[in-house]
Amino acid sequence: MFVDRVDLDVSAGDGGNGIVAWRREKYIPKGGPAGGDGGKGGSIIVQVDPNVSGLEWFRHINRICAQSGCKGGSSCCKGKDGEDTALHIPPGTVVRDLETGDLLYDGTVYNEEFVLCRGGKGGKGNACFKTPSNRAPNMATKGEAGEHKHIELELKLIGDVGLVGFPNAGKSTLLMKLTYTQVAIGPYPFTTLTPNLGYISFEGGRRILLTDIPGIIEKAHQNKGLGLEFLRHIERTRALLFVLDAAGVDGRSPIEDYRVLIEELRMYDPELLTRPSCIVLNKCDLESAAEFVQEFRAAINHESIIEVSAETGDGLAQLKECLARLITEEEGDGGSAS
Ligand SMILES: Nc1nc2c(ncn2[C@@H]2O[C@H](COP(=O)(O)OP(=O)(O)OP(=O)(O)O)[C@@H](O)[C@H]2O)c(=O)[nH]1
Ligand SMILES: [Mg+2]
Repeated sequence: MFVDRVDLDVSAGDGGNGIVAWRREKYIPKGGPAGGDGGKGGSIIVQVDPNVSGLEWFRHINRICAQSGCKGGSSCCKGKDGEDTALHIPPGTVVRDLETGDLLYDGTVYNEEFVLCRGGKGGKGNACFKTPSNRAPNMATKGEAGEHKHIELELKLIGDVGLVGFPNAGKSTLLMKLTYTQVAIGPYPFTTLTPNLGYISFEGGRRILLTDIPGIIEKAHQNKGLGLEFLRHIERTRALLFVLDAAGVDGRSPIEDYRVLIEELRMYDPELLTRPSCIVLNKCDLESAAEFVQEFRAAINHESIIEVSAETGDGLAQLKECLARLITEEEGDGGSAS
């Protein structure tokens, strides 16, 4: 099961208490204070781990605590520090404080670490308080409490191009043909229930990451179908690829589909519509496509409309070129899209 949102209580470890102890050795009277400091509590650290793809690991966990520091020992021994606890999160995970609503961390850089909750400092033992005027202090301090937070982890996949379309339009077939990624494909709506990712490789090692999400239908913003929930996974893509069934296999027309998709995206976040995009008229191998394609081109004014057949592979080379161009334009410097 793909999990992309969880909430958790996280607590760093408390610092260990300092102690009051005295140096007691044969033939050494009035040996003085010898209470050690407490150890530091372990921190909670989030680590962006490219080998983790979802938040499944946290599904049945409500609370994560790091180890507390140990109390100080006699003979001025410092208590052992508590160990840090690392939460391995997939790239693209946003960490929010549920109490304040604040964004705490946005994990987009591979292997980056961020201290989410700091462990408490250890308390001071009485050896620490010895002064010339007080050579036998009878006091020690308690360890500090570790930080505690109620957080939400939300995964927003990071892709270059997001595939948007009605169910059954052929999005997953396209992803598979362009990226050689094995995904479920079926002649019925909602075959894809969770997002799929795949890289298109270009000569010279350049790569573009495609994100295929479950199909969107009219009134998705009112939670029809799988709703707009999965659009969060294309929020961070740099360009959009509208995939339309140009053959009207399910009894709709591509013009109608395109207008509904635009409207649904607008309802979710109008900013999505400002991204560079390309329209793919898929299933052009079917006879009924010719008329729909003509109508579509006459009705919709868009600079990148490409006719393809994901099934036969026709038009895919042109589509790849178009995607590379979109990403390059978006970067604005002709750089690499990887
Ligand atoms: N004839 C023809 N059939 C296609 C083409 N592309 C996809 N199909 C078929 O259309 C059906 C749906 O394909 P999918 O790739 O699962 O469609 P999807 O858009 O991912 O669908 P959901 O996951 O349900 O949103 C499958 O039976 C595919 O074999 C095409 O270019 N031509
Ligand atoms: Mg699919």
